[in-house]
Amino acid sequence: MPAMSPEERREFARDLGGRLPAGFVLGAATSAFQIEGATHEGGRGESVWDAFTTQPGRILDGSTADRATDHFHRTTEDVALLHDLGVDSYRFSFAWPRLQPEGKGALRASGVEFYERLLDQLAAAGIDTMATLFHWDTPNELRGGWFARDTALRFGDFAHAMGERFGDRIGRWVTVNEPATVTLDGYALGVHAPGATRLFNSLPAAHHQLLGHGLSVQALRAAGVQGGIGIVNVHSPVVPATGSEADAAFAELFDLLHNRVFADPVLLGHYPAPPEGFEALFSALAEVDPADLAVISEKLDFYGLNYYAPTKIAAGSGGSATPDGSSDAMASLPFHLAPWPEFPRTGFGWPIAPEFLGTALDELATRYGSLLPPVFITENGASFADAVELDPETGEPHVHDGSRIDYLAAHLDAAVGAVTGGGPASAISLRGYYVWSLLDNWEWAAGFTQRFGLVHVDFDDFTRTPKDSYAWLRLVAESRT
Ligand code: IFM
Repeated sequence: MPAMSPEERREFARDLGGRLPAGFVLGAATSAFQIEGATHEGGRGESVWDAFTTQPGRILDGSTADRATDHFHRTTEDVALLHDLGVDSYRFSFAWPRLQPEGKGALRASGVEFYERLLDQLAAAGIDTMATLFHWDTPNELRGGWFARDTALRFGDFAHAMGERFGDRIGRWVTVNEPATVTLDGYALGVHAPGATRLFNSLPAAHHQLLGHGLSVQALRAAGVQGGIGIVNVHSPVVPATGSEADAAFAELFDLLHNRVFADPVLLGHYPAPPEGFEALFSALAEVDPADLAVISEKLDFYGLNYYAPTKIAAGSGGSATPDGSSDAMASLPFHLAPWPEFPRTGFGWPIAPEFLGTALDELATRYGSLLPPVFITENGASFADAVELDPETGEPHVHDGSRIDYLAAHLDAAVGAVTGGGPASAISLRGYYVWSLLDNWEWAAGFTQRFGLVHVDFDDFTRTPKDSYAWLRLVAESRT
């Protein structure tokens, strides 16, 4: 999609808003570790990410999330921003170590009070909630992290306590966010916390997160929560770099590793069969207890799809590049991520390919058919090098992020087109779309170098400045009929 003029963008927003189905939820998303800060307040425990950021060389700009965007002290301002944005729903995450500093035991009063205050403010502003229980901040006290089966059991207990405490006031619950990223970046490639480089031996971490998901679904239901329950998986359609057999085989392998290992057991009740020749790599999943799979495939009220970009795979070892940072372990694999010069790129270097959001929805519909519950796009967005400019006449601050508007417009349009266009995805009941992210924030291994927000944050004094994309999304929201 070519860049639009400001007037074309407004026209597109009005048209798109008018085409959204009745009841379609528009929202904005964040996660606790990326925005809260206050990591040493209220007796909060340490997470694996707190520990990881103290290791030299782990974070691109050497930063920590100790203050992040200072959301912990600015919830009133941030809820007002959400209200003025005109979205229906806010997706945020509970910080497990703020609520259970050691990953077990009674919920800590200071943590509960913080989230009660946030929920009171959201309710007063008329904003519904989608709350994630695990967005990567594993309590560091849980030895072995997700490599240990016990962490799944502790997570189930956490979910039960949270369901009992907050079950009457959360609109929708997400159990686990992007177990694929935690497994691949955190346990296979060492780009994310805890920094393990186990390659294919990381797969137990996938299974334990999925088991934790299933146990937490059961625990939330046992606690009698009123809101719907789902999981969030990040999907990236995979294409082979060429028509060669080797590229096709590694593309199929990567599709399993990134997409199907995390969606098939949840929606079909079994892990995917490994591609021919790669059986030994998946032995950890072949040996799992069938009773675990029954837990993992507990029926869900919705499925959360995060989509950012597709992946092109080529046979042969390549460089150390991953979408989230550089990894020596990546360079040791017999395949690599191939460049995609025909697409423009985000600030992170990710290809901007909205048509592949349609592909992701098609794949969901084709692979899971009637077993797929209603779908929410729970994250979609892009980082760009945004800067605050002062209007020469009024002195008002502005952030002109037209590239983000074009990205969001093309992706939301592609999603709506895919589910209404008569293709396979027409069978999907698409219920909503959340922009990643409400605020510029601390982007994991990339630190403060990537800005994804609808709202610019000055990382020195935490001043918030709504960007042009914020006004654009508000216009989409207002244009709904
Ligand atoms: O910032 C992350 C988020 O925490 C999980 N999904 C992808 C986003 C962009 O990298």
